[in-house]
This record gives sequence, C-alpha cells and structure tokens, in this order.
Amino acid sequence: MFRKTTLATPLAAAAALFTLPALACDGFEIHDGYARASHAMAQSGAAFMIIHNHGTEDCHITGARSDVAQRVELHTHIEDDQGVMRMVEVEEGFPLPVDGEVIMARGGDHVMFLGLHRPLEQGDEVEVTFVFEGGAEATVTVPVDNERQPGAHDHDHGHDHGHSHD
Ligand SMILES: [Cu+2]
Repeated sequence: MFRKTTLATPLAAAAALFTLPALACDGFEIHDGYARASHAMAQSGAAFMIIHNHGTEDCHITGARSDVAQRVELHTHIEDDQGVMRMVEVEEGFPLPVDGEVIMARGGDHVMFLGLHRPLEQGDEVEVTFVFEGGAEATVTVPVDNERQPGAHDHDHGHDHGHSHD
C-alpha cells in the first residue's frame, strides 16, 4: 500500500511571487498587484499588476483564470469612433519577452473578472493563474484594494532591477 502524499501549496508563503512548473517560461516577478471591483455590488472586477520577465525565454500570456469569477479575460481599452474608451478582450493575449514587462493598469491592459462568485471586499485576496503559450502556468495572489486610486502606485519603470520586493 502506498500513501499518496500531497504537496503543500507553495503559494501561501510567497504571495507576491510566481511559482512555476519546470516549463519553458520562468523567472517572473510582479509589482503593484491588486484587484478591485468595478463598483460596490459589482458583478465584475479587474486585476492590475506589472509583470517582468526575468527568465531566459520569450513568453506570451494567452489566458487567465481565477476561482473568483465565472470568466476571466485579458482586456485592454481602446478608443472607439466616438472617442470613448471601451474595454475589449485581447484574444491574442499579451507578449512578455525576455527582460520585457506587461503593464496592467487602470485604463489599459488588465485581467477582467466577469460574473464574480463573491464580492471583492477590501482586504480580501484573489488568486489569478496566468496561462502561457506552451502550457506553462503561473499563479499570483493579489490583494483586493478598492480604494487604490488610478496611478497612485505608478513609478518610473526604468528597469532598475536591483531593488528588492517583499
Ligand atoms: Cu475589462
């Protein structure tokens, strides 16, 4: 008789770091991740973060999922014919080349939660799993911060990779 061992989730200890299986894409780092509801009682929400690729492979985010919502899509904003900014799904996903980054921010690229299973309450945490071309996946946990102002945590992204992250 063999007893199956279950690996403890490594996510608990490393909320802000990706954990990856040994597939092609590796070496990601995120900054300034957070999620928010579209408004109080909203059925939708979004997550924002900056993802750096410190690995050795060009990667491409092709999708995302989360247990917080029925559907998770990669979105961006485009200006329509009337000059109104609208959200659209980015079906081709976001490229993430070596030493490159994806900036998901208010008014731009973001992870969209459609059909929330539970309200995104201040202080909660949300897990988002990104799926990469080739099948690699990376899960990140971000805090819910409905009070964050657009751009409040923007900082100069001069590729100063010497700083530390906690
Ligand atoms: Cu959206």
